[in-house]
Amino acid sequence: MIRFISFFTRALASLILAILFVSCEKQAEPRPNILFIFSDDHAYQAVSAYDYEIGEFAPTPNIDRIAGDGIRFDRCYVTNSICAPSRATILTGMHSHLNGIRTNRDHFDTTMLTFPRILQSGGYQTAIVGKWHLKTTPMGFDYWEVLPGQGHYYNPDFRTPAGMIREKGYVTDIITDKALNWLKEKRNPEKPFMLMLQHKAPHREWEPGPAQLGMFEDVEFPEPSNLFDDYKGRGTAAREQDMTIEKTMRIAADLKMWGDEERNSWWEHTIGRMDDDQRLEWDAVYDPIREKFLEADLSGKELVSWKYQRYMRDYLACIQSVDENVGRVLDYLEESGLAENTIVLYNSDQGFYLGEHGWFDKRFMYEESFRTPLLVRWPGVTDQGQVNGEMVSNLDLAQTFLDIAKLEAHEQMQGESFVPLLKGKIPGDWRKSLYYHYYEFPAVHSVKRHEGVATKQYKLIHFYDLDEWEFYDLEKDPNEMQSVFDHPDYQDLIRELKEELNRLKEQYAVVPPD
Ligand code: SGN
Ligand code: CA
Repeated sequence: MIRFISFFTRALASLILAILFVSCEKQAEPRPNILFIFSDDHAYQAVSAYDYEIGEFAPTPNIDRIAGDGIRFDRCYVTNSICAPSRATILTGMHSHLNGIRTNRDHFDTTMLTFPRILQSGGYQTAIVGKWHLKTTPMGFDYWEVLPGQGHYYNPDFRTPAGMIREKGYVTDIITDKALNWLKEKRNPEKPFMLMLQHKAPHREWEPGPAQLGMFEDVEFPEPSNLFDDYKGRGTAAREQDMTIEKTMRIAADLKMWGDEERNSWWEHTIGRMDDDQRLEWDAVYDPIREKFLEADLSGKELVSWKYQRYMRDYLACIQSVDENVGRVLDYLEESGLAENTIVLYNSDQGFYLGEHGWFDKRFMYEESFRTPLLVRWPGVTDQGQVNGEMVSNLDLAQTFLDIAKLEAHEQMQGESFVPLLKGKIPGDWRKSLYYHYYEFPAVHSVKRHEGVATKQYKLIHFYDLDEWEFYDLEKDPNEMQSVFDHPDYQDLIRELKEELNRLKEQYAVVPPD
């Protein structure tokens, strides 16, 4: 009898547990959707949420909404500051030497285990729209429509599973239309989604959209204090690069001061793609600017200042279109009720020089190109208006996305999930340093190969082909104007950082480049 009662009690307890489990399963929150909005060469200095001076002249209220509703990361860095390598690091969670994309010239190995693949096999519906830049066919996506190579601003072509198609209009609007269309028409409501919405803008040569043409013509942007840098405080690499506004930036192709006689294949690739109506609107803005420019006959510093203003006016106008289109997507999430369970991230493939050191472009481990904007909103999880100063990296995104989706990361992934930071907690053992390695040389812009280590306050860089070292104290010298590698006060610290660099290289199994 007693045995029977105990058997009966155990059976009843198991039944109750099973019922509880099933009902808990049913009530468990569905896993969140992930919307990853990514732009190309968007400098953090040009996101007004970061409170730099430029933001006062060219605010980005919609991108800022993400930070206002969530969190702004002030120390998000990249492993290798250039486009394809950054994208490959994000997809694989691995440094360049392991994912095989050290430079823009490399082809992405389609058998690589990426976070979209793991999400897809873990029950997510996955999609990518916009810039891809990894040459091979996108894998791990239920839906994809990507730009060939760098893509075009006007009337862009798209690679699709059905072949190449050409769309009429402006690339930032079209990428957004395609993403919204996917959300509205092709999304599977039975599954959580992960959508990568990847803009071409504001990449060189900074062609503004029809709605933003000429919008900053009356604005004088403040010049950075080191626009006329003489590179005296640094080594050979900073002196020998080819990315200055003064010498490298092209009056016709970059600043659109095309004369009839100068029209070449680059003109065909850009302005030449426009239809008659688009050309009329374009010429109505640029023709008078060109006339005034020719009349002024500028040279020397005056010409550099003029080029800087033109550059800013076009670059920031491209960003205005990105911002407006981010607003359209955020509005749709709200209208459709998706916002509540959708994490939105805004990030760029690397930073960019807006005249600092006299430069445009990226590649160097100096702050403006090493750092990138990262804003995240996660309703119900991330408190509003947070600011986080911990060191995070594009290396962390794959593991973060998988953590959000409650899926296991691949053991070869080398980052850290920053979900704890999104929840407002800083783990005691959160990283104190980051490893960086730039490989693309010789190449456009002539930035020498280098590797280095950064902490919140210090940065040690080794241009190894030259065997030249640089060291910066970012608190004393935030613009990195004077390397203090030989300064006696820093020798202990430099020794420690050299050790840290070696430790990181070992941790990440860095192989020496050829
Ligand atoms: C093009 C640009 C360069 C730029 C690279 C890489 N020149 O070559 O200025 O550094 O792309 O950019 S352009 O005349 O074609 O605009 S990246 O973002 O794709 O890495
Ligand atoms: Ca880029």
